[in-house]
Amino acid sequence: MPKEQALITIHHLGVSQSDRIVWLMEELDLPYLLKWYNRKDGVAPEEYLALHPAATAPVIQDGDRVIAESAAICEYICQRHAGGKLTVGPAQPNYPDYLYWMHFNNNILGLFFAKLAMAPQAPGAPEGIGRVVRRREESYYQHLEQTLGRSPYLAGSDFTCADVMVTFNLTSLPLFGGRKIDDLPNAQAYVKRISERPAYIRAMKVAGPSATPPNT
Ligand SMILES: N[C@@H](CCC(=O)N[C@@H](CS)C(=O)NCC(=O)O)C(=O)O
Repeated sequence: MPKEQALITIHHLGVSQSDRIVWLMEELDLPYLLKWYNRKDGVAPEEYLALHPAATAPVIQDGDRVIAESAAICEYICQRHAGGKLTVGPAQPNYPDYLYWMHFNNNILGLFFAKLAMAPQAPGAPEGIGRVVRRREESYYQHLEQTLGRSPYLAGSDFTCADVMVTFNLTSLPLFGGRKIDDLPNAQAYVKRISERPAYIRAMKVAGPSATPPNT
């Protein structure tokens, strides 16, 4: 993408949730500049941490505003630069579904980090918490599975930002030890449906977990 046409700079951390924002920009057909940062010893490098006080990926820059947090970024881009496309407004009947699935990512991530902290190598990992984490994780994934048995996308019949938010958890989180979806046929069919989207294919090619930084 020529720099002079770029609307937004996406600070992309390799193999991270920032691939969502690349995918969103491809879905919206908006120009962006992709700045790639490699992890050092598995974590974000100093230059990345300095971008925003939250020090998490994704981070975007739009003019003089630097914004973090995937769901906030998705809403921001769709509302400010795409006339609300791929979002669901408060007056629409599926607005509660949309909101719920937009925030689902943080539920899953919270449990994912709890699982990491309780891994056998984590000293003093409390057993009782393990049961709670497993129970909650199972409920979330069964909820996802049931929802996808009723509609092709999470907020209903149309693809929305909620799908952009949730897909990472199904495709990339298992690479780090997150729950797999092999036993969830509706979720598997959903991932297949998503992975056939031209914008998703384009985004994963440049910023997905198997992508390599440009010029390497
Ligand atoms: N809730 C945040 C989570 C962001 C997050 O945890 N990002 C990970 C990458 S997948 C990160 O910044 N990791 C780098 C590190 O911790 O050093 C969001 O959706 O933006």
